[in-house]
Amino acid sequence: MNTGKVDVLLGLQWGDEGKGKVVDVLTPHYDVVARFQGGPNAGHTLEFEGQKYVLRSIPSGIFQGGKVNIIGNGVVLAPDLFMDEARSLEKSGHELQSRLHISKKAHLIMPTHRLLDRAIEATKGKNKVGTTGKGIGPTYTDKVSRTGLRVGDILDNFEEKYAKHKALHMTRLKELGWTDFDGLEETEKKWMEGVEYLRGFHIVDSEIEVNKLLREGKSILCEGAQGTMLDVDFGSYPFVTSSNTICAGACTGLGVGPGKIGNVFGIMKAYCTRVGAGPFPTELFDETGTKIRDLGHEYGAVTGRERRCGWVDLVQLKYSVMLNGVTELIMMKSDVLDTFETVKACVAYRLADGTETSDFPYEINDVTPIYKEFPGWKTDMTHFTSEDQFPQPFKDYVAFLEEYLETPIRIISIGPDREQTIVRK
Ligand code: 2SA
Ligand code: MG
Repeated sequence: MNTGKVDVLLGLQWGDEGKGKVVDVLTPHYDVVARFQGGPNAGHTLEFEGQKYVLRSIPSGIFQGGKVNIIGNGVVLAPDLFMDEARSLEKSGHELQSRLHISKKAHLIMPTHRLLDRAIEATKGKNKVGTTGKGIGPTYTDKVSRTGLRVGDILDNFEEKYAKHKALHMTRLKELGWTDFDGLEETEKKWMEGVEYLRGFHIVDSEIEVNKLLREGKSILCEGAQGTMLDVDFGSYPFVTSSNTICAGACTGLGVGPGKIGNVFGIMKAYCTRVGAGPFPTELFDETGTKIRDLGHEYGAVTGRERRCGWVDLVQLKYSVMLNGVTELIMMKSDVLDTFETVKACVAYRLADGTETSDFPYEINDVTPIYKEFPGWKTDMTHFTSEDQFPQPFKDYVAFLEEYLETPIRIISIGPDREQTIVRK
């Protein structure tokens, strides 16, 4: 934990690494938790005291006492979905309005952005990205095209601005041949209720607030969404999301200078998953993949989609560690592999021309993973309380990953509950 700096926590794979749980474990050490990119495409699952919560747009620090949580300018926000999420938290006793600050510069996801998301996917045929359908791409497109609507816009003359933006979207939808407008009016009605609800929150210049807090010596944890391989610049383009999910996204998505970045926590699973389309070199199509999916409950938190499962890919992880400047690794879901006879890790790719590389290539469509095999530890680790209890084969697996990635693994998760977390010495 750093004071006067922001620590960043982010996913190193294709999302769903278990960031929600880690933020929840780390938050007691921080004064503030902030989101810097993405939107309701995220699904951060947290479990404690037998309750399961899925957060989409609200930072995971919301469960910790009186802490301030910030939704930064880099986030895209859907008022109707936000209202549903916030109200369900309020119902379970978590007061939000005084503790959740929202950037005026965050962009709004309109109902027509969601239609555009579906319409654009429909034109792509077999090249579909497999988006979450939450309107993420079209909203960021509007932002970059300088035609977006921002949270700050709801404070003044909003109906008029909305109508103008909607008209632009309707023209575009017609160009795309979209004809399904069922339920749009109802959605818009609820969306406007969401806008009204949003007005009850602190709508702030979050970049100024964040930097003031840093000057006061406060500690801030930035919570990434999705994962590094879904980054719009460095991920498996075009099968990516539309934001910068890497550490640099915390600078642009919150307005902090690069010198203010402290620790970078890289979250990885002991294996690898992906939802949606796109290349995935270590994907398993056999019963081992199915076993990982079943034991790891690998289904999308937002859409319920089956996640594709495979072995951990160290070529890919090494690239992610480099892009983010990861200072500490956090390994999740190691318990899922507890019963396996052998465990594999991809240590190099064989390219189409027969050469081998451990540098992440431009295209990963045609690479063949080269694996190192490890004996399984075949031990139920879910009740362990200290790393001293880890069986030797597991210790060897962890040591190999640390050496390959040249980064220490500081925390190992052995189950979904807060308690099932081993912090290493
Ligand atoms: P989008 O909707 O435009 O961001 O989709 C673009 C690609 O990004 C992927 N993506 C995700 N991958 C994993 N998890 C995500 N969040 C949810 C979760 C997903 C769910 O936490 O489980 O519930 O299905 C997420 N969000 C976006 C997406 O699959 C596309 O490949
Ligand atoms: Mg998720």
